[in-house]
Amino acid sequence: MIAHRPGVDLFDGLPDTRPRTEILAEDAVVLRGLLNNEDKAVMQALDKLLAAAPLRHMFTQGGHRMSVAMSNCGRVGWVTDRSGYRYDPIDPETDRPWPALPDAFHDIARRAAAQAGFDNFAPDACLINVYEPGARMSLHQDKNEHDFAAPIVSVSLGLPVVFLFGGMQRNDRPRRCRLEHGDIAVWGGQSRLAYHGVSPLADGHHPITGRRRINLTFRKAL
Ligand code: MD6
Ligand code: FE
Repeated sequence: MIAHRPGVDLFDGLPDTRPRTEILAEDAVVLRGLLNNEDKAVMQALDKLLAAAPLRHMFTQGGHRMSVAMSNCGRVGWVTDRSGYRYDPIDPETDRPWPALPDAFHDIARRAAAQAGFDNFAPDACLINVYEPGARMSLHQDKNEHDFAAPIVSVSLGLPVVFLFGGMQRNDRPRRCRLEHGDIAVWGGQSRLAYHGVSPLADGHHPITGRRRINLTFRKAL
């Protein structure tokens, strides 16, 4: 079952009862502000990861340059090029293995998955996505992973964005959900192969990330 975090913030003696868990669909939730105490530590870790495996704009099989800049950490990384989508243990830009998944990242993803009802999540891949104003992600399914029993855990940092969460068919009308700094979306089970995407990022400034949205997507790929 999905648990609400107990109200911890007090104002005028009243507990904050705003929902911390928003249900997107069967087995799909947004955990509001779940990251918030760890945001600066995550950003510091990211600086190191991106020094070892720089952000790049990948190309789809059809030859389109993706508007989102990407990198990875973990045992394998998600890549796309003229031969299609796959998980690869080697970063094609550096010809070296991707940097390891930091323990702190693993713990955050595992905690979020457990809170959404998926115990013992053990991610082996983390896709790092950086959105600048105008960048978007069209509706797609995450289906390059071997094992669909594990959920997808998606951490949002920086500028807010409209997340689109659809059904099992590409033309099911997606639900629109604002994702803000510190929110973590988790989808698995009945929703594991739901179509999802991100509307074009609106310009703005965020104190932690500047003019960007950063998304970390944890998966069990192998
Ligand atoms: C997001 N990203 O940025 C959701 N999926 O909130 C994704 O769904 C995604 O960024 C597959 C590959 C890259 C992605
Ligand atoms: Fe995705």
